[in-house]
Amino acid sequence: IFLMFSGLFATVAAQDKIVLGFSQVGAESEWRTANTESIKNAVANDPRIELKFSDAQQKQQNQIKAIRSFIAQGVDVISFSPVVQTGWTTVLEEAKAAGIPVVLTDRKVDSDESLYVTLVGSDFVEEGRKAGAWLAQAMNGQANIVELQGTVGSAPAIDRKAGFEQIIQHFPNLKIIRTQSGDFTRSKGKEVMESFLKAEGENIDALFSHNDDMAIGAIQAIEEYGLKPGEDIKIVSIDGVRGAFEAMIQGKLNCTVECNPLLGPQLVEIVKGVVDGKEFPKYIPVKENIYVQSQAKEVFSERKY
Ligand code: GZL
Repeated sequence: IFLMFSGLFATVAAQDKIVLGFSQVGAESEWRTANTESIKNAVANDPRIELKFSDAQQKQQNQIKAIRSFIAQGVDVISFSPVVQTGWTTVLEEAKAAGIPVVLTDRKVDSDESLYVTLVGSDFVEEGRKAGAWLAQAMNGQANIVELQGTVGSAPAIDRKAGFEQIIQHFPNLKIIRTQSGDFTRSKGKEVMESFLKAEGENIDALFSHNDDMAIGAIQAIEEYGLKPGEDIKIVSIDGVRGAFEAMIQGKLNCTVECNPLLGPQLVEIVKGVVDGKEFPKYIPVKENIYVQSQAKEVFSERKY
């Protein structure tokens, strides 16, 4: 009887196993590495799910290759954070034709929503609005602003810019005088900020950075130029990573809008739900806050990423 039941259990367990193929953007920022860690930890803590993980090094063709490989391997569910918004319809149609459900995390795609089950991620327009509102009040509606944009064509870069401009358009004396992509990395953020300083120097009153990593790079550039980041140039950025809290505690960053990377547990529940035939809304938002310098010390110890 024991052998019979153990065989039965093994069969059920085998049927129950879920193979998840995940294609990650890359490892370009503290946010991204925290996001990867959250997903890997959540899967490791769930006996039902086996993870096949791929890092695309911020190249769309690598993500498409990984998704095609997951289809060829016949995984049960495919999930990915799309590095840019466009160019996914063909490969998503291939996944649909193969009968493999797709769950988007973090960033949206332009493809028809019938090609994926749901997107779990942040509202980037709202993040941009929060950054714009904070800067408008911090600068009393008057500032020459330089902007470090995220990866060209990515949902966070497009939407954070849109949200920020929705707010500052109401303040005629809040002007974006320079804007360029720093591709979400510290090194590129520093390089672009150096070019802004060369062109505009003391004419710059504030920096809006689409993520903390580029802001941290810009802080280095501002100091090397001989100005005080957080004082001579006020800085608002997005993510809420450890480096941002350290910079706020040092008085070099003024505000960070939280963008929660800890999507792993939600993703695991969605993946199991999809396999078990549950219905999902097309968009599942994650909850997030905004933090300023005065809160940095007290909040820092509670931060999870
Ligand atoms: C936002 C995420 C962005 C982060 C960056 O959800 O897509 O990508 O803001 C990361 O730090 O590189």
